[in-house]
Amino acid sequence: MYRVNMIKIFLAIMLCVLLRINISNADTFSVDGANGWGFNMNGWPNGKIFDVGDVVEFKYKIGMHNMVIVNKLGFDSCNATGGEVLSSGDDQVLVPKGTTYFICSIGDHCANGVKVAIIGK
Ligand SMILES: [Cu+2]
Repeated sequence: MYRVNMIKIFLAIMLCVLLRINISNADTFSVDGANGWGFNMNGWPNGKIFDVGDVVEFKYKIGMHNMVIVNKLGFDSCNATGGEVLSSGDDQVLVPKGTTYFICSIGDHCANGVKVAIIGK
């Protein structure tokens, strides 16, 4: 009897592991494809809706740009105050539910289009 219960528990754990593998098929998307984070982003992501848990990757030359996660007001006004600043040159962000706003806070880059909003569902 004890042995049967152990087998049932083992099978239940294995089932959980398999289900987790099936639901965690997150994709990685590079901002503006091969062009990376910068000017002339061609409207990226062009209306695409991401899955929560997908990864958005911001690639750029260190020092040329940075990436700041801001709120809608910061996005609309290109104001990075209070935002989370990332500057590794290869910043990877997990897509949360809702809209997330990203801007570059160097010079007038944001006003010149180095900004993007992504939607996760
Ligand atoms: Cu920039």
